[in-house]
Amino acid sequence: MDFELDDALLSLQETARRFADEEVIPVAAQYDASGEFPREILRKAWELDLSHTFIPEEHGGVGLSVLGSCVAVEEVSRGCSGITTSMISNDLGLTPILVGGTEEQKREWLAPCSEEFKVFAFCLSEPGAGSDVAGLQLHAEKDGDHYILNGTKAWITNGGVADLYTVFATLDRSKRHAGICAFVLSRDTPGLTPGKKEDKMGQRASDTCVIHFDNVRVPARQRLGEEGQGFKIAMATLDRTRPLIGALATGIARRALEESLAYSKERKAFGQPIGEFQAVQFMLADMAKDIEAGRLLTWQSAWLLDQGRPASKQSSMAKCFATDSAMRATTDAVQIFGGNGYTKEYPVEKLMRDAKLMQIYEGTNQIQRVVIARELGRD
Ligand code: COS
Repeated sequence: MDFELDDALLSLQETARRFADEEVIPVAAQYDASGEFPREILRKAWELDLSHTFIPEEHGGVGLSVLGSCVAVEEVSRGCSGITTSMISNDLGLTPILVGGTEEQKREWLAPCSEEFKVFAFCLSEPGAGSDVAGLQLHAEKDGDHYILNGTKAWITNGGVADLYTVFATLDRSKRHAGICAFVLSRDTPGLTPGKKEDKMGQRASDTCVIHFDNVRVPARQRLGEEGQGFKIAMATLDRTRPLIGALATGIARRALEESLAYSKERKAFGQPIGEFQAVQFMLADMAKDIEAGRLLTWQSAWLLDQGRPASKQSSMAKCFATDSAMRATTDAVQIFGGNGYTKEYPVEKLMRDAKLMQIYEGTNQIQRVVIARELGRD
């Protein structure tokens, strides 16, 4: 067993770290305040091959391993997790094409992304179906060699700003899983309209939006996989992207530790730096051990996926553990900063607001436990 990253991954890590230090950290508070979509920063990430990393080389992409993507994501997230969520939602949005698309569909929809920066959105959740994917209601009606989509998607990351959308709809709601189909659509498809943008507590640099589908005509050649395969395409996509959330959470927790360590050396109470009190040291030690454990679970799940092995259980473990740890680390960071931590003068309140979303999106941590428990039954 070898825990060292090879030279290529170390160099990628260095590029991503520099990008976070030079391009992300200086503007993170500004985007958090404005809620503006950081398109130019994301374009720079794409130019540096830190984004759209799953597109294979044969389709003009970077073809990074899942492990490589995790290494890069952790670094960028240390800078700002909202910006990083926007960045990795491209890989989330394009993965259904990789999982369910034909070679021709991959050429048509993915290859142009190496020439031009395009934003993707993954449209699965709905106002009445977040955790229960099989209960989704967006209706697909067959009309010759087209489908007509009607309904609404909700909480769609990059929803208001995307160029390309992967969309899950049902031919027959009574069939639940077996009725779901996946499609790929471009932004200019008539009837596809982004709606209300959410005013979020954290990760405010990421654009989260409702999408309306009003008699949207989609040619059958834009269906990914067979009719009824959409549910499995969505699940296989999430298996592949949940490690990225583990990496994102590890990045936030690392930042919480860095900020807390520095502050605990500066800030004095009872005549000594607060870092000399065991109460503070224990919080720092817990952050450090959970960061290591979250990273190991994340890298293990990524490694399994890179070997082409099943990874549902490990992906859910990584996502769940690392995001719960990040929530704890950022809450403790605010505690260590005391009154200062609760103000926007210091960076830790943003980390805490940002961390909360990670326990909710890409499957709540309750759903991750459902997946883990079911897999235990299968061992
Ligand atoms: N990969 C491939 N196939 C899978 C799969 C996976 N990871 N997980 C399940 N399936 C298959 C099952 O094998 C089953 O196939 P058959 O019908 O051929 O037997 C089918 O899909 C239905 O699976 P299951 O019965 O487990 O589905 P459930 O509705 O009970 O539950 C959960 C599935 C809860 C795990 C799923 O709905 C889920 O992950 N929800 C969270 C969604 C989410 O993350 N939303 C966030 C928004 S996206 S950012």
